[in-house]
Amino acid sequence: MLTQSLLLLAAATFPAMVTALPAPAPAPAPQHISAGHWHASPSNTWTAPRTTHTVVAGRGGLRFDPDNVVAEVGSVVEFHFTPLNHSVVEAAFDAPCVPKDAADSFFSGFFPVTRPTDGSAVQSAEVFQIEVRDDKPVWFYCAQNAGRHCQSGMVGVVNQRFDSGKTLAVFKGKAAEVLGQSGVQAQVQGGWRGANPNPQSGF
Ligand SMILES: [Cu+2]
Repeated sequence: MLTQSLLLLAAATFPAMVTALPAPAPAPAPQHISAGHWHASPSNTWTAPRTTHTVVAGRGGLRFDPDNVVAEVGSVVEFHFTPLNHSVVEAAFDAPCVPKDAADSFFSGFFPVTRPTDGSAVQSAEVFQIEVRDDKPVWFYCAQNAGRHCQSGMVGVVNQRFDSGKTLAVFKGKAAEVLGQSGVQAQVQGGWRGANPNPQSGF
């Protein structure tokens, strides 16, 4: 309603401007895990729709698909979760399978999903979204210890930089050398977890 009111108000005040703009992006979903990323303010009412990059956790084995994400600043990476029980956690490049030591690093929580007996593809009714805030690489892993997902290669990156030597292949190799268990943050943080707005995306 607020958006509609603003539209009407703006249409009355600046009719030419309104027709020239793209449709406003859908309002962010109401459950805000992190206060830092999803401000609903008049200043972002008029921005173009965000690009959403879908990553499916657990499709094709213990991996993220894709695990090498290229995403522009300001876009959204949206994680979808297949059976049985995956998660996504932000890590530092030098320490896979360990939560990045930062208050705003992300942790999705776990997404238990029952595997259908008929073999059909299913995913969690919820997703986890992160915003790409800058062009620095973002490293992540699945913290499921039953099956040692991170250590088995269930890791990924947003915007790796090949010229740095810090590549996904190197990160995956470091993860395979982790002897201990994977860690999690104390709570879901650093992104938004909620009802899947794109049920068909990636499937
Ligand atoms: Cu997993």
